[in-house]
Amino acid sequence: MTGVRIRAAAHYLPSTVLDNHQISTWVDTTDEWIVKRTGVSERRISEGENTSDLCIQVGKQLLETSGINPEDIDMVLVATFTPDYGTPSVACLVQAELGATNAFAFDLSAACSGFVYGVSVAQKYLLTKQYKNILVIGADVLSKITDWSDRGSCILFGDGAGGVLLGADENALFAEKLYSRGDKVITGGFTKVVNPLTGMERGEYDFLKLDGREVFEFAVKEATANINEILEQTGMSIDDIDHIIPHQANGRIIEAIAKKLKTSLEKFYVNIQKYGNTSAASIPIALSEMFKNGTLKQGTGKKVILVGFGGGLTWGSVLLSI
Ligand code: B82
Repeated sequence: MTGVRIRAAAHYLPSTVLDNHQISTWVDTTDEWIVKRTGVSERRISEGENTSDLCIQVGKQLLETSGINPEDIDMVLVATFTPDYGTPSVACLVQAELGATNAFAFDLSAACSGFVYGVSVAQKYLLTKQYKNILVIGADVLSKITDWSDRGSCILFGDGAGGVLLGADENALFAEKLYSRGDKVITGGFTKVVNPLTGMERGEYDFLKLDGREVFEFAVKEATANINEILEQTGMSIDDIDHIIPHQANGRIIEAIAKKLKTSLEKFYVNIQKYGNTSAASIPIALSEMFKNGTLKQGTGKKVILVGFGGGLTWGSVLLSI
């Protein structure tokens, strides 16, 4: 299968760091408890920048590092479930700000699996050869749908964005398998029908909620099976894979997946301690950090599996060569 090549990777985080100590002055919790249960020490929280603002910073960096002109971008895809508006899409706001006048742009909603879904969609457009340069950005500002009085959930989330410039490459590896299973066990951003005929009461599901224990089982079981499926598809073993970049939902989920795959935790990129769960942004932030810190280098042929799992429920993996 014709693969995709990551021509540039970038990420952007709001500058404000919110650590566990600060949260423990708002709700009944401690740094020790949060670290033990989640692996998170601190997260970045927006002081007003919205999802499109984070994405625009990522887009600008992608243009700068790749050296391509904005007019040469063919498509802008933003994976998010916390868009600024219902319309225009975040992708259209990014297109306008970058001056990507020849692109078409749209958002994709698949929660924490959004970036993996986005890479899959982009690969299909690249296959047509009609579209050559595609920006895929994953971004969420979860702080705007977080219940800051709920000590079980407000400790988990952070804001951020990450993305890549993708092009086709006949010599690059590509394999994928995506899934979804409609089930309301992770919910957020509900908008009730409220108009003069219904009465004006607000809905009860506005905040991001997840039933931790139930989705934990789902994440470990399905992410492990999903990675094994990619390995089977490609005739590879886990030892052939250089890095696994999982959605950063919880440190214990990543440890459990490594254990179930009977492989070293070292193979998994983990940065949840710094950023918490940034939903669609977590995988591209990790990818971008890996390029910046030298773990990944273009043209090395390293094999990487991205594995996302989240609300929907949605999950999926893609195998890429770098
Ligand atoms: S938890 O079940 O409460 N737990 C087990 C690791 C702590 C001891 C928990 C916590 Br805390 C945080 C996240 C999860 C979890 O399972 N998250 C997800 C699962 C599937 C898909 C997405 C997520 C997500 O949080 O993004 C469990």
